[in-house]
Amino acid sequence: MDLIIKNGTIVTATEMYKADIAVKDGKIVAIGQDLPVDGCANVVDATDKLVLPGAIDAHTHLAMPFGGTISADDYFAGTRAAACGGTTTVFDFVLQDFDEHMVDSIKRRDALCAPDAAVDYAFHIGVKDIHGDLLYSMKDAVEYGVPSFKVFMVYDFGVTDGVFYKVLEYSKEIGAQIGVHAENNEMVNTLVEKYISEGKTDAWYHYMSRPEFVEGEADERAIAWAKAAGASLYIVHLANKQGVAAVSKAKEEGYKIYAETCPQYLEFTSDVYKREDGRNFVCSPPIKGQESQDALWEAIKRGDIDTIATDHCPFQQAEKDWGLNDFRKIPNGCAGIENMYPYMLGKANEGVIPFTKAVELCSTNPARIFGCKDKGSLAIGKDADIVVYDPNKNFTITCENMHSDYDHTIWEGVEVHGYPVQTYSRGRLVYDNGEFVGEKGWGKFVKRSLK
Ligand code: DUC
Ligand code: ZN
Ligand code: ZN
Repeated sequence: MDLIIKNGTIVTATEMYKADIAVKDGKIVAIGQDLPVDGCANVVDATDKLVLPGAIDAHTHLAMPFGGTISADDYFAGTRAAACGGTTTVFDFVLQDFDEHMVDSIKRRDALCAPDAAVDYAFHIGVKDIHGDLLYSMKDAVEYGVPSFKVFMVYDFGVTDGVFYKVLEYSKEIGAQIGVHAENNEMVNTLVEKYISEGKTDAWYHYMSRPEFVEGEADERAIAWAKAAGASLYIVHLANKQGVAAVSKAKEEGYKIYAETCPQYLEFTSDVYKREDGRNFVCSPPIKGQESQDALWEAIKRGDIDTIATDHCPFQQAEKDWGLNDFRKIPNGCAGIENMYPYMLGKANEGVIPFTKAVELCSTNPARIFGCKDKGSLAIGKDADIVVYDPNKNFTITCENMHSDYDHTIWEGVEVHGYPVQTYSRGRLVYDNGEFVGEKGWGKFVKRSLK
């Protein structure tokens, strides 16, 4: 045996129980009481600790060219930070170029990611162009191990409703999952123009130009196309109450509609855009009002939110400052990759949700929805992606104790109750009590299938 974690409380999406867990060649090979330790190279005592599956962050933008720059965490910094926050798999977005075959887009980004990744990784493809045969290249991507795609309803690279519909229709044939960034582009452009013409240029007007209904309407429309096409749809970074209601209704009607939200929408409200550093919180969709935050928590508790992910896309302070006098110039995106699991587990520790729910949202559901068959739970045969968590360790997030390359974080000063003390990626220790101990290039591409 390579590793035995003894005396801890194992947490899955459905139960918590005391047991030892044994690892050989990167896999979980035994779970049970009093496992023999003879000949084991590494025995870890997890008395009074929780033992959890590593989190899966199904939504990151590492080294992403966006907003006139490139997001501050490259594939090494981002995955290093992930490991230190108990996340052992990240899904990054490959943005297809115009006229680019889907598999070529994966290979283009994997060339950057493979040498750098410190934890395992997968890709979704952001679809921009399906003209000619490009639509059918989605099938090749599915066979390559990337069966998930996202369409954007906003940005200059966003797709039309017609393209969105075609992608949904084709997804059924090829066993793919479609995701959507839902906001109404026309409304965003109209409101941006209005506020700028009125000289209203500070960060608050980022929120005002993308208010609740701009996202809610797009959620409803996206769900309508999915229903019409008979396809499954995954709504990324759901942040508003109207959209939550649309998701709940569709689920109740029996449609395969999934929803993801992010910790920033659960912790902060749109009031942050009134702060002096409001620009640092600028992301799209923006953080919404208290009613939306409450609706998201209620949906989590009801089971209508399926996953938590981060939309991790940090920019440096000087880049955020481009928009001091013009919110349009603020690169959109915030940090979160290292904060997601500690934040959600902290909420469990406070009694807001059960620990099993935190595991379900952050690990088991993303593995199931996106076809990571070897991940998402502590069970025999699964990858030994394991987090040892101390529920009694209090932690205050600061930029200095994070492991990213960014120079500020929206999470500065936030306190979490309980914190990961160790993270294992396929049985290898990658995080130990505040320190990254993994290695560049350790992370492997996770080939997935939804069939
Ligand atoms: N939203 C962001 O805030 N950043 C990256 C992409 C996105 O959709
Ligand atoms: Zn998005
Ligand atoms: Zn995103």
